[in-house]
Amino acid sequence: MSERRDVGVGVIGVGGMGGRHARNLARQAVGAKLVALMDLDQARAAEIAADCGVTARLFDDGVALIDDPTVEAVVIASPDATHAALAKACIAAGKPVLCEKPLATTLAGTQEVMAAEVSGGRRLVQLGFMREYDPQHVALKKLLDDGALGRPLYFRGMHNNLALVPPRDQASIVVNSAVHDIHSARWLMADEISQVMAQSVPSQPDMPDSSRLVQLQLWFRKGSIGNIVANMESGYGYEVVVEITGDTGMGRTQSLGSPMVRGNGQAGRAVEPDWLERFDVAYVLEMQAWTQSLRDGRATGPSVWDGVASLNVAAACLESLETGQVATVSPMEMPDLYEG
Ligand code: ISE
Repeated sequence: MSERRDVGVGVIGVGGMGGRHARNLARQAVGAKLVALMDLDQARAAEIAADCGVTARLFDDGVALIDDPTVEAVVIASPDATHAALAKACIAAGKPVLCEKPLATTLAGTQEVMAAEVSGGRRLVQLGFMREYDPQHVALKKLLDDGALGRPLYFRGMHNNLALVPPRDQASIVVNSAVHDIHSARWLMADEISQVMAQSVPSQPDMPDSSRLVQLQLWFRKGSIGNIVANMESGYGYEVVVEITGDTGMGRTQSLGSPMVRGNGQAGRAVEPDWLERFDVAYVLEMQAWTQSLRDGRATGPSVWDGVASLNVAAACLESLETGQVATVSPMEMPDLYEG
């Protein structure tokens, strides 16, 4: 029997997130090998390659990396605004992708990626909604799917960043950060969001268009409701908590991975500084699921449809912020490709 060959992977963008993906791929995944890295900062790309112990080819252009014949699959972790064009280039080349969220920064952008994938007739993209691989979230999802909490009635999401560089605008908070919580709400409640009401607190009182915190009120199609608070400047650390109230029970994720420490007349737990620490296990499991899907020949996990549906809700949130009114999420049909 011939031995299976490792799939050659190229990583586009090797800053904090892409660097982590490159290391996880090189050190924690089987069946795939790191063969190429792209970053505008070539010194950083060389440093990551050395740290991963590989002699990867280095590129300063994402499309050139995608076109390289040694690259059979791609991780996209470059800035948000580049995701859609690079994902489309991978689809056109028939190369599987692990693409960081958001799929695009606009709803129309996500729809273009979906049109390309659907017309190819094959799921090639796994989207980086890593909470689907976080053991806390997975356990809560299983409780819900097993009916242990009864019918879900209420979703509550808290998403605190330590201090993302201000000033952030409302669109970037919703599309870059709260999009995780929107996806989480759709995934855990197994329902689509039909209406939203969004509110924002400016970074500075004299900068009304800036934003440091958004609150999103949600109405789901099956009648349940929810609330998301995404705070970009918590001032104390990074924390994500999801709580779901069902008609026979309630479940809440634990946010901190640190031990309880007692000393100096106090008891307490350290708070992680960022998502790379809080979701470190999730990122490894996400990468392992992706490399497994490369061997199986079909993308799994969060899909392009999840990217479209979450941006559809994000677009309604931005409309609500603009008008100050409840906004309706335009109903959309999920293509058959994403069934099951
Ligand atoms: C960042 O881009 C991420 O994806 C993190 O998971 C999220 O918590 C953070 O708010 C985003 O800015």
